[in-house]
Amino acid sequence: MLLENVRTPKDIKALSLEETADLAQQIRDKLITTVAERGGHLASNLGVVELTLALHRVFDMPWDRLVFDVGHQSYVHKLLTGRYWKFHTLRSFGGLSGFPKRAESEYDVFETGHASTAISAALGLARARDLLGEDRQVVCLVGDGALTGGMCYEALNDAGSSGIPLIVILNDNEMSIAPNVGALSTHLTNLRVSNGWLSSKRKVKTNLQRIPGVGKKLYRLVHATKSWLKSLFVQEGFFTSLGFKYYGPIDGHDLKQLEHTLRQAREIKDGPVVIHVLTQKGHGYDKAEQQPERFHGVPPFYVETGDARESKKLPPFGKVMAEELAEAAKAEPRITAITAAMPGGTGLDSFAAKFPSRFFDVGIAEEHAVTMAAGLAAGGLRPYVAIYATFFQRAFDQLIHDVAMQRLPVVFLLDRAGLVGEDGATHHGVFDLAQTLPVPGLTVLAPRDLGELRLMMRWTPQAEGPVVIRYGRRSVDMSERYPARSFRPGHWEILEAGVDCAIFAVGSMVQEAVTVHDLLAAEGIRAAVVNCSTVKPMDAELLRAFADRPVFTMEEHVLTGGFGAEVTGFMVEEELPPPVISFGLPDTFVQHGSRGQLLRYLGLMPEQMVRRIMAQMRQLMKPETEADR
Ligand SMILES: Cc1ncc(C[n+]2csc(CCOP(=O)(O)OP(=O)(O)O)c2C)c(N)n1
Repeated sequence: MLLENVRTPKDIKALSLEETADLAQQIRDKLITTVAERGGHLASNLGVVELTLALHRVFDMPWDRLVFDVGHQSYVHKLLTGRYWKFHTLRSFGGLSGFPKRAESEYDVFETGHASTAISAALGLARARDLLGEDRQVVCLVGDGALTGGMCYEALNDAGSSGIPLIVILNDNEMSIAPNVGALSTHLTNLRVSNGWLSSKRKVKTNLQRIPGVGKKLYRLVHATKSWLKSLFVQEGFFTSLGFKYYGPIDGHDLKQLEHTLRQAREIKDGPVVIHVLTQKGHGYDKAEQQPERFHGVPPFYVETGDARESKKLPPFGKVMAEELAEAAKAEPRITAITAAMPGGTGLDSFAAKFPSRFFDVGIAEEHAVTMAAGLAAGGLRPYVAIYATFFQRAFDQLIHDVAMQRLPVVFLLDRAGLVGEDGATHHGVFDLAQTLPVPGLTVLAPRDLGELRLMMRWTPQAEGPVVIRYGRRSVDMSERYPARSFRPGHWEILEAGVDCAIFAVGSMVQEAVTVHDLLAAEGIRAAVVNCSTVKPMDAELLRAFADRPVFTMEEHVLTGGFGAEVTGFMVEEELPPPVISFGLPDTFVQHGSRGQLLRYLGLMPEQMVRRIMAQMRQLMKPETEADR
């Protein structure tokens, strides 16, 4: 098989176009079978098979540099750059990452996961090249979805005036995860229409020339008006007015056309170039072509049917959030909802269906989403912004400057808080408490389960200032043992009232804390378990009341600036003993793997925490025993 023998991109350079087309088919088969097994980003990768092949055939990677935007579409690149034999480990603990990783390969020039960074990074690489006097090409691959992110415009603005050679490939499949949005997307559609015009122009030429006598004259007349017609149909001015040369739009599944255009662009030495490539998301797998949004990122599935291999028992937090929001919106007409290009992932698609005029998809533009929400609130509405915790990192300043300082009643719904699993380091939502806890006037909540989220959502319409609610990727329902009965912000919930020690746990770790409680009980240690559902403001009274016994804290978040650090600060201030152990994430980037594998790696599985707690408890009891002797 061809693909098995591709060790470096050099191996594909001498292939004929037919052989390359065969290779493309083998790549598609490998993508489909591997993602069906491991889960991952399928549709985007199927769309860039020919484009990635063409890039590696025309350029000399890794000397020439290829930067991916988001990086979820780098699987084909991985297969062509010596990682075929490891490809079955994709997204598994210790295996290949689903995103570019510098430690994985010299072909992965720049790490990504969050959108809209590629043009900036590529411009930096191009400037480094020029200052170091090197003769490399720098190419970046950016999706039309990523192009809705503001950083792209900062980079285009800078690059366009720089006159620096740089190739930006715009991979236009008309989709972000969901159908793409915004004015630029409309502009790209216009350019696409021009492609239709170009092919119909060819037809016009042939047909006119066939008319005996007048055909040629007529064609010349049409030809003379070409530039006028083109300016009517082809409004390529956006990129050219920014100082880029514009090529396209070209068919992203036509290897010959792709290679021809890339070779042309390679020769341009006097400034940056945009190549507008049209691709189809999911190309070559009917299920993904029909449902590109579902196959953007998929859990393991059956290839024949496209059905998921495992059905989820519980609804995701986002779905429950959106149900409650829609319910509240019936009674409160000022409620509005905002997503940054994630209507499906956040659950807001169901709200959008019910209240289309009160729902805004602003594109991959988290900063804008937050400030726009601040504007809505200042204008008298009650906006809810649903965002993944990791992408909310982008909007730190907007949260402080535009929302919190003005005490505007914006509710932030931070999904995927904690370890997200297979997407890895770029996607774990483990910095949001450090981002929100220092902000004056914010209320920060973390439900222990779906039932508690419902109660929190029902409280939010009355909130007077900004509120953040963080919840994880994994659904939790603790209602059988601890039905969620009431929620009062600032008041914690005692789930177990043991007297030997106290565990204060946040959100996703409450369930683990209960397991720890049970394991300790089997060892004769009676632990209190407190659900710290309001992380800010803390329940000071309850903390003081439980400070008479050894305290342990648990959170799925970095320890620096997190909940444990807050509790420690409080105890020190009050001259009470600080937590004996704060369980959480160490000062390192956690890589990919299942949540269970990652928790074990970090020593956060219940039995591992129990061992450490028991060792501490023995230590704490020791001096007393010695003194007694
Ligand atoms: C800052 C940020 N917000 C949201 C996301 C989630 N996300 C991942 S891929 C994607 C859509 C990207 O669309 P596009 O760039 O067109 O690439 P395609 O998948 O269509 O190839 C989104 C919204 C992200 N990665 N980064």
